[in-house]
Amino acid sequence: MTEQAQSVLERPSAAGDWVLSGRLAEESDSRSVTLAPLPFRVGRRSGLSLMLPRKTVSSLHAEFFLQGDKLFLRDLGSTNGTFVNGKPLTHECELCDNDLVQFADAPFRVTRGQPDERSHTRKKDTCDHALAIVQFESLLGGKSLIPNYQPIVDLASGSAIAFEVLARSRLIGLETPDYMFTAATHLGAAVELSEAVRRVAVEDSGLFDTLPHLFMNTHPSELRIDSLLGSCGELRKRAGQQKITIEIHEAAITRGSEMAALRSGLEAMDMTIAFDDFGAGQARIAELIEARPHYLKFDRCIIRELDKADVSRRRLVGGLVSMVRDVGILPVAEGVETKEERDASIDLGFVLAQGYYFGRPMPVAHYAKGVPAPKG
Ligand code: G
Ligand code: MN
Repeated sequence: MTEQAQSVLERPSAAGDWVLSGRLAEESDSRSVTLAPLPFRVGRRSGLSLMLPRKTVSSLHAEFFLQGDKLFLRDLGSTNGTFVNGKPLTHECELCDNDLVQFADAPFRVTRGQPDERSHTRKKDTCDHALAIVQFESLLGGKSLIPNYQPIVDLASGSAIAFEVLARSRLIGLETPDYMFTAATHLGAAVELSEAVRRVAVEDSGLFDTLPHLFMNTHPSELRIDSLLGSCGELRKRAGQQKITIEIHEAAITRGSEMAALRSGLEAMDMTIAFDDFGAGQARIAELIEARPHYLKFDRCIIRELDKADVSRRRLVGGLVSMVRDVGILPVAEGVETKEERDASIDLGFVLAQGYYFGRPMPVAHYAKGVPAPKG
């Protein structure tokens, strides 16, 4: 921690002082800072009342100030914005006790100091929940989630037979699934987030020209079969007749009998199952065949530069593909980026493929009636 931040933190606060609580740096513990003296400026550079060493925070980001006895906050032209209770600040804004304030993706809570109530535990909980309340309510409610759809094509005809749903969000710092699920896991909300993605994806897909077959991911923490089947049952109620395939990470395949139970449970609600990322982990072909998914998605690490692969690698991949097809599992080549990789995938017996060569993940507007497809 910087000397500057330290000196602010150590300033004793009195009843009636305003206090800002949160994590100064991403990795640090939650701390409390008395907003004194005012005006109190926040940014990435040193010499301010509070320095936040985070990439997303601007060098001079925002300022707290008093008007009469009221506390106000204004953004100072930051790149990623200042938010109060999840809303971006366009003008100065009066703050109330317990308001949630974000500088870019860094969440804090503002409280009116009552020294006896501000125990360390309360501050920590408050701040851990700040992200949950501001960001995740909006994510879980679906308002900030933007499902993207990437085509899965039939290699013989070149046409899209289905779309994989990939989550994106509008929230700064939570744009990609990796960021979203890291934060969600930290907050114990990964399952809820994963369910919200599937729910919003089904809703949005109603705007496609024709209702698409959707491949939807599950999070590793969702693999308790009864609850996953419960969640898929809810989805089926919303999705009526829609074709749905649930993707399970290959790491789950080692639990062969459970996977068979999951498969039959999904079949009972007219859904199919795909194993994702085959080849990236430890799954063995024997276990995989026992679990018998409908689709097996070969990870990009197997497909990359397949056209340049030596004979033994091609033989190995070709052998796996034919073994899988022999038992009625449809092999999908993932991450096909070039025409050469597509041709090699066809040569080696793949039936379906997905990858930038065929199409990038795009929001529903790209596929919706009457909306011209974005170029490039
Ligand atoms: O684990 P899963 O297969 O669900 O992950 C799919 C991820 O791969 C997504 O983040 C998607 O954007 C990315 N992806 C999709 N097609 C390609 C591709 O052709 N090349 C690369 N490198 N990544 C891809
Ligand atoms: Mn997937």
